[in-house]
Amino acid sequence: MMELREENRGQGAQGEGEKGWEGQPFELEGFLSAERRRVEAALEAALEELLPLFPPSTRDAVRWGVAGGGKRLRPILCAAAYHAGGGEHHAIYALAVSLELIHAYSLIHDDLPCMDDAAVRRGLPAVHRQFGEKVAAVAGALLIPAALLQAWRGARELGLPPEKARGILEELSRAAGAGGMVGGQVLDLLGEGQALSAAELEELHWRKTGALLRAALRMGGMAAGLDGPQLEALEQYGAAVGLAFQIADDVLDATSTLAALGKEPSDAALGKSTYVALWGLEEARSRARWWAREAVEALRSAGVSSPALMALAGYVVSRRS
Ligand code: GRG
Repeated sequence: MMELREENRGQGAQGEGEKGWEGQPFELEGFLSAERRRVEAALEAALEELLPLFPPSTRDAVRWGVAGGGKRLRPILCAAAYHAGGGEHHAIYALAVSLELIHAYSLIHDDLPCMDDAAVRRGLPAVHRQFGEKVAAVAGALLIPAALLQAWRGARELGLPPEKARGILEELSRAAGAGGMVGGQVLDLLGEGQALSAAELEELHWRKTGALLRAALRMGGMAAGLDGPQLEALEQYGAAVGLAFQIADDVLDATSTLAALGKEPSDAALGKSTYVALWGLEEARSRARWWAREAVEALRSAGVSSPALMALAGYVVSRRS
């Protein structure tokens, strides 16, 4: 994980206005809907290739879990990082949706009764509510190797040499695995009903949510051929945006509704430690904005020019769902 600057933690909104995304002219709404269209098309193409390989009894469930809406933040970040690095090939979306396939599997499994036991996801019945637990478990599991296969295909479609493609697959695998998302989920399950410290909470979220977001940025940058300080800046952006995203998520869980979120706010009922419980609402909001500005600053100081990534940092903390 990037070196968090201890002396800066807890300083809320300090520096606001100096290095924020504010003031960057960028039409975010239009950008997001155009990007989502590209991601949806790439997801559809991926499903067309993948679904015939799956047991027929699982295909509708996989489609339900993958195609049921969602912000598509991870592939959008990946493509934005690629474009920031000067990449221009449309096949970036084929690579980027591998992140969404991993994300979709994690949501299907996260909603299972043995995990968060959630009935609704993205405004629709969770996969296990619609198709049963066994099918949901299998659908999620099928998506893991499918995501890796998709990443490989995407990287090769981009014309990347096998060595680079392997490096990108390694990013995705590490972010999804024990040191990343699955490891974070284990900490999450073990932490239920306990009051975690700020450091424990950060470790949990860094793994559970942050690692995949960071991988999105690194995969995009690597696909564009970046390395050195610029790739590092994307990585720092990803880590900072990951924290901002998670703090904003806790704020939404504490303040929003099923109708707005498309899922039941559940942190309190599940006895989860949250940033809101640790710091209170206003401080949590302020720290989320602080991390979003840190993300932008990481790009600025490395000379990575990307109005899209700068605007996306703001979106992560101002989103309504
Ligand atoms: C077997 C221990 C074990 C783990 C399996 C279930 C799992 C792996 C991991 C769960 C990790 C998880 C659910 C992380 C996601 C956290 C999160 C904030 C999800 C919401 O993401 P958004 O807001 O959702 O991007 P949309 O719906 O917009 O895609």
